[in-house]
Order: sequence, then C-alpha cells, then structure tokens
Amino acid sequence: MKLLSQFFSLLDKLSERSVRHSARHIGRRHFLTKTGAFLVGAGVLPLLPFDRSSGSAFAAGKPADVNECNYWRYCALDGNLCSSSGGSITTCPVGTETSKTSWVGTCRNPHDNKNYLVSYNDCCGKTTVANSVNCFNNQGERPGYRMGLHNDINWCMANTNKGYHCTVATLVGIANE
Ligand code: ABN
Repeated sequence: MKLLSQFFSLLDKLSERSVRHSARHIGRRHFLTKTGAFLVGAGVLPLLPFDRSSGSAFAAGKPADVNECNYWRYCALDGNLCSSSGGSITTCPVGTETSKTSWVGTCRNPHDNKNYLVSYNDCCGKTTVANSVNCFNNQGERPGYRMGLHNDINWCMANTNKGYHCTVATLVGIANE
C-alpha cells in the first residue's frame, strides 16, 4: 500500500514539473513570437506603399467614395456616374463609347488645394442605366444662353449613336490661377 502511495506521489511530482516547465517555456516563447511579430510589423508599416495621390482622395481620414456626387472631381458633373454603372471615373462601361465633345470644369482638389481642369465626357450608345448614381453638380456653370459654360447638354450629340448613358471625369491638367 505504501509503495503504491509513493508511486502516485512520484507521478504527481513528475507531471507537476512537466506542466510548470511547459508553462514557463511555451509561454515565454509564445510571448516573444507575438511581440517580435508586432514590432517587425509596426516597423514595416510606414514603409508600405500607401496611395497618397490625388486620385485616392481621402477626406478627413475617410476614403472618398468615387460613387458619391461629393467626390471633388465631380464638382461640375451633371449626369450619371460611370463609376457606378460598370465603368470607372475615367472609363466608359462596356458597350458604350466616349463622346466626341465634352465640357471642361474647374475643381479644387482638397488634398493639395490646387484647381484642376476636369473634362466631362459622356458615354454614349446605351440608354438604359441600372442603379447608377445621378449627380447635379454645377460649379462654374452658367445658364444655357452662355453655350460654352453650360453643362446640362448631351455631349453624345456629335456621335453616331447619341443615346446618353453616363459621364466620366478625366483630369486634364492644373488650372492657371
Ligand atoms: N452631359 C450629361 C447630360 C446628358 C443628357 C442630358 C443632360 C445632361
């Protein structure tokens, strides 16, 4: 009976020692691994290639949404956004073609506070637009009798297929101040 009790006591001690050893070593190693990874990650993070160009458009820490009418390049865009109907800010959706004529507006880029010339071209050839965002921005626009300064016009008029689909906003250059 005494022998059995001694055997169990020895078993207890061995397992306790083994558990303590594992806790001490695995815990420390785990801690070092995690801390090391965090420190390396934190050091590398500033080197990562964040896009800080005007096109990325971050306003007050919030990424600008090119599918919203308040995106700065759309300051004089009167029409449907191509970015929300299968195209992008500068490309027409498949099945449409760029208008031969356009309207050029001047919009201030909030990231460098410079004024940019933006060419608004319509995308022509397909009249049905599903779920596209419609904007009515008219910065710098003048009434219809000032022909060259009026933006409420179908710029597909010079194309063979005059059906209006949406409008793209292409940067042309910096405006002379
Ligand atoms: N340029 C956009 C547009 C198209 C048709 C009619 C008005 C405005």
